[in-house]
Amino acid sequence: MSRDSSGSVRTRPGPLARVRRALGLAAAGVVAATGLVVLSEPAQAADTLGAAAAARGRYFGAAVAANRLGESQYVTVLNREFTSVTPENEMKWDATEPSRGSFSFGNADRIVNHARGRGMSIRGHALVWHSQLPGWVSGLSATDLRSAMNNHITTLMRRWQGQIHSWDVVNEAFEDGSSGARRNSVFQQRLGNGYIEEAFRTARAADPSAKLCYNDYNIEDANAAKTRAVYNMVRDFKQRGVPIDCVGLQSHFNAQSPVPANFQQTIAQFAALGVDVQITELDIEGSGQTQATNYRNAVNACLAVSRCTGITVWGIPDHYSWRASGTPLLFDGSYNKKPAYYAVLEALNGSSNPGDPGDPGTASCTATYTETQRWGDRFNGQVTVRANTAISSWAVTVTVTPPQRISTTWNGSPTWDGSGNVMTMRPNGNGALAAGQSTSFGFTVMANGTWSAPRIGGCTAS
Ligand code: 9MR
Repeated sequence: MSRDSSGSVRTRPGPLARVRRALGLAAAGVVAATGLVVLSEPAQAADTLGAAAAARGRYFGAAVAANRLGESQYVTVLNREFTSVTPENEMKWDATEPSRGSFSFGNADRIVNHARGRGMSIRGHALVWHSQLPGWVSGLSATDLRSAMNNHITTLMRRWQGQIHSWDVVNEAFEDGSSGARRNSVFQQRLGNGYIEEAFRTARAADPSAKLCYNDYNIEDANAAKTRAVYNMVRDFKQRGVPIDCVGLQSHFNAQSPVPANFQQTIAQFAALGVDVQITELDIEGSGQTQATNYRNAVNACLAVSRCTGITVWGIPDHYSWRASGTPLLFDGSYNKKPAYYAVLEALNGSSNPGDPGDPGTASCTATYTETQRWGDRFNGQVTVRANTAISSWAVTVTVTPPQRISTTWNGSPTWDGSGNVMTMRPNGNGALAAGQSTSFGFTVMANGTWSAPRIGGCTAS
């Protein structure tokens, strides 16, 4: 890929384009001497971060600030480039529960509504964290702190139940340096080691449809003591059945803390424990080609591991970054695309160009759930299936919590497991979808007193 003088991107021709050029064919569908040769038009390399990531079965997100949503350039770039958002500060404890039991959701709702209106997924950040914690929390006794923590988790998760793709349940609970110790936070002091798993168990009960993540910085180098400590905790949780679905690697990099050479290995090691990995707060101080190369390496590390399911950059233009002087983001202060932007886009477009003959990519789809209507005894759910690549069919599992029962379905062909709690939905008839195309199916859940959202298993494409 190269850039012309206007800064726009020219994409590397795919294999089909190269073949055409070699044959001297200008376009698809050409009559050759021997008969009709029908060539299908290859998919173009995507020209936004979100579309390029989607073609690789991943989201590409940004940390977003509610008070910027009135700025037109900010919103234009957000809507054009990103398929996921993380509220940068608006879901934190100080913003959502400034005094005990009194919740305020206005700014968080603003971001959630913006994202949902545009089909973006949402990362919830962060439920239990020692920082941005209002003063009243530190004054509590152990018993009160335990109930305040569980109430905080439950209230926030229920507020946006079924709407948050992944939650950072516990954030930054380990010390820096070589000790591998738990951070000496108020939670650790009063509640001991067990507070982390208690938070995850509470979170699972509050919104069973959200992926539950442990999120931290300086855990990008597999050999660092902090990384080993987090790894051991996640392994222990998986062995003992403590609910955890993903590890967030914040990935704040600079000269002192560069993208480690073993970043891909670190991601792969966490993934091998049976959790997803997400790059949750990526920013890399620097400029020009050096910064671009660092970004490219970080993105490629994620792309190399199938369970690395998405990347979020910690802001949009440099001047709104939490460390603006380090110009760590993909857009400059005038929203121009920086060399780092082009490097990320090119990495995402990568070698796999779905649609090119001989390089079909891996069939991939994404399923997202919304509750569409509720009555006194039941609710309707809708699952949207989006094809990330061209696919010929799909399957999605929907699990309800007994004594809930699915009573009706539409726009799909269901099969059931022995318990009747797990439905696998497949297309009615032809399930083929072009890359980027969506379809949806629906169902009614008889609540029988239980109102938790159904768990939507991953979308399987063929
Ligand atoms: O970017 C956030 C900044 O606006 C806040 O002032 C700061 C307060 O602690 O938090 C920043 O975001 C942090 C994130 O929530 C957790 N990981 C580190 C991020 C950068 O400090």
